[in-house]
Amino acid sequence: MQTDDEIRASDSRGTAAEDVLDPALRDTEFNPSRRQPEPQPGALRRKAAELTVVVPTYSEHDNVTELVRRLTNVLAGVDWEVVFVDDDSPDGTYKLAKSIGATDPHIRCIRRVGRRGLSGACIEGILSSSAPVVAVMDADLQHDESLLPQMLQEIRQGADLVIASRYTAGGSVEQGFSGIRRWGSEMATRMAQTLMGTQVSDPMSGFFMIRREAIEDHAKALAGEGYKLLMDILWTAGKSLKIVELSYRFRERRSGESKLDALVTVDYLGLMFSKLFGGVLPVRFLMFGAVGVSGIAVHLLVLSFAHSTLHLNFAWSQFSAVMVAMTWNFVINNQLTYRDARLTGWPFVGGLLMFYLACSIGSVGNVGVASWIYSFHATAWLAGLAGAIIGSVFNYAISSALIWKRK
Ligand SMILES: Nc1nc2c(ncn2[C@@H]2O[C@H](COP(=O)(O)OP(=O)(O)O)[C@@H](O)[C@H]2O)c(=O)[nH]1
Ligand SMILES: [Mg+2]
Repeated sequence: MQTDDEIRASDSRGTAAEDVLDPALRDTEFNPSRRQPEPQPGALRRKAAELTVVVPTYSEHDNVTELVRRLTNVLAGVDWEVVFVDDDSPDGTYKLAKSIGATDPHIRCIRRVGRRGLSGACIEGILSSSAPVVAVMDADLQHDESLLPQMLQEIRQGADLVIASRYTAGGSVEQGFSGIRRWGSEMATRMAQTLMGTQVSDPMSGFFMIRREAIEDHAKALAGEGYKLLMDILWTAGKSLKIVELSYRFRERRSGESKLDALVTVDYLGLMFSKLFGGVLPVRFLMFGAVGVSGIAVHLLVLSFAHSTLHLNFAWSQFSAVMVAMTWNFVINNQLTYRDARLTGWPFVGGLLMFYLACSIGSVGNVGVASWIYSFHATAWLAGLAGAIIGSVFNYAISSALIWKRK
């Protein structure tokens, strides 16, 4: 395995920072005591990259050096750069990436604070690029980097989007993917193919290359939430893109743990619904609403059990049902809707109490709005629905802004 120094030495263009700077600018960085000469236009002679590889990272410290080594080897002869987009990983992934980038201009790193999210990180990396072509791949070496030159070749020959597929002939999945995740992925793939009417074999792939302009043109229409950026792109711009798929073997993660679990499938369903509604409603709000609907079922079950089986009076039965349903909603939202800001320990207890309070205030608003609408439009279900929507929007706003806010 190469050391960091060897990686820099084997750089295809020999572009250690000092080699590419005008001699007048050499050694002037980071030395405030020395007089800074005026930079001349064109003084930096580094050629712009043709390809930016965007790598989202969360706690991938032990994979970064090896990934850089492999990219350096495989992309020799290409003007390339890699952008790590790190969500302030506790293991200091961004520090390592930036320290490599301090001497190797192929390496950039965006450190995002107070934010989480795979798709959003990838979009940010892509939009930070000036290269005509961008690729997205994971840091954990599950994606086969040796496919990159071939993907680039396809783009040079006219493709807009090249997808590295696990499911075309020749593609496969090594261990590294739990049975339930595999089932979820296959089910979601089939559903996406049906709903989008696409022939793409692996619309859930996290490994693809695209002409940057194709993203820039549609950046505002992307949902940017969740974990499936390719799905988002296909929904938003799929029809206008010339797509090529290449097969590869999805390897086992090299080091560290997966950040995703079987619940991402639910997240993905949220993305699909959001897209079906033309992207008007945020994915998170739809998930919050779906959890709320499940809470109604829980409420009715508890109510009937308390009233019919335990023979509590109606007021106590209803009170028990309300408390159990609110707790249910809180726990499921904590696991699912706000997984990226999940609360544990005392913050969980504090969040639960605040959730009870928010729901109580929300229900006052709910009844108020429903009664007001009923007063001039006496259709009970319409007034009730309007009240429920107002209550949910209020609960969602408080939940997002105060309970599961990211520090
Ligand atoms: N920036 C950022 N990267 C993330 C986040 N979650 C996962 N990743 C990265 O996305 C890639 C795929 O995640 P991984 O856990 O390997 O997912 P899996 O392969 O589907 O199990 C890895 O490089 C992760 O470090 C996140 O919230 N923010
Ligand atoms: Mg992975």
